Amino acid sequence: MLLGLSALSFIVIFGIFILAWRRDRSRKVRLRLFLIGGGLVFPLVLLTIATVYGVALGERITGARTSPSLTVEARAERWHWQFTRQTGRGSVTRPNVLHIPAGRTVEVIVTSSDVIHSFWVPRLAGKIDAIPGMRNRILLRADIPGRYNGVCAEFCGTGHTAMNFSVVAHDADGWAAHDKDVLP
Ligand SMILES: [Cu+2]
Repeated sequence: MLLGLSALSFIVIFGIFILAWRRDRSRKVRLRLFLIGGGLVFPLVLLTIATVYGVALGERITGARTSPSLTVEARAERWHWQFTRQTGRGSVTRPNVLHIPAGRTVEVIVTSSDVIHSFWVPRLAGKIDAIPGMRNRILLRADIPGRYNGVCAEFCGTGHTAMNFSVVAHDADGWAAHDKDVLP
C-alpha cells in the first residue's frame, strides 16, 4: 500500500514537473491551485488513506478485536520466565515452558518482576516488551502441534543469553492429557 501511494505521488509530482518544463510560458500559473491542491489536499488524501489502512492493519495484526480461547500470564524475572494459567479450579504456574492448545488463539499477558525483558517466539508472533508494572498483550497461535523456541529479546543482564523458554503446542488429545496432568 505504501509503495502504491508513493508511486502515485511520484507520478503526479513528476507529471507536474514535466508539464511545468514544457508549458506554454505565456499562460499564467494558478498559484492557489498548486498551493492548496498540491500542498494540502493531495498529501492529506494520501496520508489519510495510509493512516486508515495502517490502523486497520494494526488492529488485525495485534488481534485487538479477536477474543482468545485461553489467557496465560508470562512473567519475566532475571533470568527465567514464569507462565501462569488461571482456571476455574485455581492457578498453575510453571517455569520456562508454556503449554498451549494448537490451532487456537492464545492471549499472553506479558509482564516483568524486575527489569525490562522482551517476550519473543519468532515462529508464532512478534516481540512484546515485558515491563515491570505493566501488562502487555500478545496473541499466539500455533497451527501445527510441536515445540517452538522462545527467547528474551531485550538485554536484561548477565543471564540474558540463557533466558530461553519453549512453547509446546498440543493437539486436542495432548491438550486434554496436559490439562488432567497440571490442573488441581
Ligand atoms: Cu530478559
